[in-house]
Amino acid sequence: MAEKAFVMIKPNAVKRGLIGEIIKRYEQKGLKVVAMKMIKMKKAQAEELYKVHQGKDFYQPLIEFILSGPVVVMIIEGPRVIEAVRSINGETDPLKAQAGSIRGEFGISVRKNIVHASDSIQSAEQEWKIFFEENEIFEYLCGFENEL
Ligand code: IDP
Repeated sequence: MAEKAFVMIKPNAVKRGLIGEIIKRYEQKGLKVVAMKMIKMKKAQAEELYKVHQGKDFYQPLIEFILSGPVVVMIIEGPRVIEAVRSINGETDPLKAQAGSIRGEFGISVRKNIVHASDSIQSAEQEWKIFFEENEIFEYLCGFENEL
């Protein structure tokens, strides 16, 4: 089965009208969106998503930011999808992110860095299980897969 990544469009990017621009970049790379919804995240979900950062200086402001408005959560599938999505997103600090990446083009703040993506296959599964039931994840052929 293809690898899955959990991806989230953060509240500032939703407010700036960047949802389409961001999803377009994953799709045009050839990756497949297999689950997606807009939610107002619950505090417990935010704390679970960012539990590895508990105790760090940026943890509380990060949780407050993530709860400050709706987010779009997605599961994206494809070959080497973790690497693919992280390369499309760019480095954590948008000022260090490659110019053509999402964070490189649209971000200015480390905290409000536009998107989140899992950093491993293991963390992807832990993360998407916070937000999705199995029956919300779809299997279908997309793009060139229909033509092979
Ligand atoms: P990643 O999102 O690129 O995987 P992580 O190190 O896992 O980066 O950090 C998770 C999130 O925490 C980042 O996306 C960013 O929003 C926030 N963050 C990380 N480091 C800092 C910091 O030094 N100041 C403020 N926020 C930070």
